[in-house]
Amino acid sequence: MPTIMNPDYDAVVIGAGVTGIYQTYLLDQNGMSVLGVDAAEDVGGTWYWNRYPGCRLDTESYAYGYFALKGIIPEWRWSENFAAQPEMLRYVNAAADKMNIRRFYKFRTKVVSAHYNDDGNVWDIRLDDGTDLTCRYLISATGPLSASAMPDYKGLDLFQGEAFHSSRWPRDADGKPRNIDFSGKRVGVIGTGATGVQIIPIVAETAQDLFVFQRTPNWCTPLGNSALSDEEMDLIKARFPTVLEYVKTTPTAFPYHRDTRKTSEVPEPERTAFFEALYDRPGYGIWLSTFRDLLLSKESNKILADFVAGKIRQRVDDPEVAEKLIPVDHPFGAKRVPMETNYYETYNQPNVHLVDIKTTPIEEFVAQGAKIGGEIYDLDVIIFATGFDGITGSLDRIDIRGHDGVRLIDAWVDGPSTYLGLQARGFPNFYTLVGPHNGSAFCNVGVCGALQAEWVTQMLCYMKAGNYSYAQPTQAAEKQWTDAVYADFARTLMADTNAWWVKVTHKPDGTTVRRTLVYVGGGPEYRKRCEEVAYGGYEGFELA
Ligand code: N01
Repeated sequence: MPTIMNPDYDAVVIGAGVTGIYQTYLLDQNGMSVLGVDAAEDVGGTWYWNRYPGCRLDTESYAYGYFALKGIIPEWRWSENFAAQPEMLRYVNAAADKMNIRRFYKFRTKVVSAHYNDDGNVWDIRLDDGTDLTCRYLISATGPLSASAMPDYKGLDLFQGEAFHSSRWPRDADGKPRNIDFSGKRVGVIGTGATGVQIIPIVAETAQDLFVFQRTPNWCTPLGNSALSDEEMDLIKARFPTVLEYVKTTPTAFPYHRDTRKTSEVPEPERTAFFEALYDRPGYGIWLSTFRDLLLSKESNKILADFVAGKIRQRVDDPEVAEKLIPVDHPFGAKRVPMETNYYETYNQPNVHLVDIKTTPIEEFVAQGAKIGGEIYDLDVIIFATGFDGITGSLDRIDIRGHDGVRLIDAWVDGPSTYLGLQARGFPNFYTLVGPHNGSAFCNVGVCGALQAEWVTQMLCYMKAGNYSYAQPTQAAEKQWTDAVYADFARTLMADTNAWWVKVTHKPDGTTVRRTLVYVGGGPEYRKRCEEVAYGGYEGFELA
């Protein structure tokens, strides 16, 4: 057992998104000293950074809003079924005000390094403003999608227009996101994931020309957003506690359970009628309420994929364009299904041009635009909707070292190894909220991140009561958890698809390692396991 040093703080929480601010609040409520750190100017996390036009929730607002459901801001009212980013940021701010959370945070600050100090059983933290401090518990709430992935294209620095990543939308001098007037402009969007699919229809409304540079199409389905009337909101508020209890029963904490039947058990035309109803229903239903074998059987998956492909063909006038928009490389739902509003109809506009950069990749950027197949596409603005270095990306950008100076990035070179997705052996007292292999990352983060913060708080209170100050997983517990996470994932159709939750590493010996970053066992099973561990006196952890 190491010598105990008195740290500056009981805990440092990295991140002021929905999970981080709640964790900070809970620690303070339980008598622990805590410092929060965030690179942004204020709270909000993903809702602070992502300010592109069209950015909105594609989870039902009321089901995402844990602070409202939990009674922290019971007065909160949503204006739309799927709230837009400005409303989401107001929601996080309202919760932050209620919890009086900003007093614990250092904003505009990054954690540069976090080294476990073997002698003192503390974490030595260095911030980018030069501050050094110590804490007992290091808690990352960095979000699964916060490390922007900006491709390193040749010549991009020569481009004379504006080019930026979707999560770093240009700001005016007052810090507000710039309302870019696209009229008369030639705009390029690179990336057709959930972000690109939200941006493209909005930019297409005013741009002179919009070039969508598509590498891989996604399976997209209608969001079906609508305003919430006062009467509807009153009814939702009346059942806030029920909503929270209900979403906790579903695999992903979205308000959807899978249909209990297998696809083959349902004859035509009942099957198609079911798909039609799901397609027309707002939200994720077609992905999350469809037959239970969607992600387990290729044959079953193809039946739904063919149905959705048929919808794309109906909605896009030009058959050649429609075919380019239909995925051929991955099963339906094996990647996150982007929820769209008029996405496919956008390609019927004369000012919108779909450019296939899979067959003819972007060669380079030049002063006027992008060079593809020897042709220059003149552009004024390029929006990189190229996604994120998922889940571990934000941790990789911090120099995190555990026992004996071992770097986390090296310990996880072949993929994460954790217990409950919350701790890694060799990195004592370091908790990764919504981190790799935990049940909150492949989940409605608004709810699952909060439930996890509550669990971690309980563990830290247990340690305090028992005079423990050191926790790390046993080797056996970590191995069992990690093996199970990998085996569960391998059984699904997601295993061969490169979504943001799969880490692909090309090794120097020419081999490629593909590892899931998420636990796919479902929220209820995950939380049951966590409760069993807690009930068993935090079995699987070495406490000292
Ligand atoms: O990122 P993505 P995203 N050259 O990784 C392409 C959440 N989210 O920001 O598939 C050209 O899905 C890449 O192509 P490919 C949600 O969980 C939520 O869109 O790699 N293209 C792909 O098309 C979502 O899943 C909301 O071939 C390049 C795209 O960029 C997650 O965020 C809204 C490229 C990236 O798609 C990520 O979504 C938005 C390159 N060098 C997002 N590199 C809500 O509604 C990448 N691409 C709450």
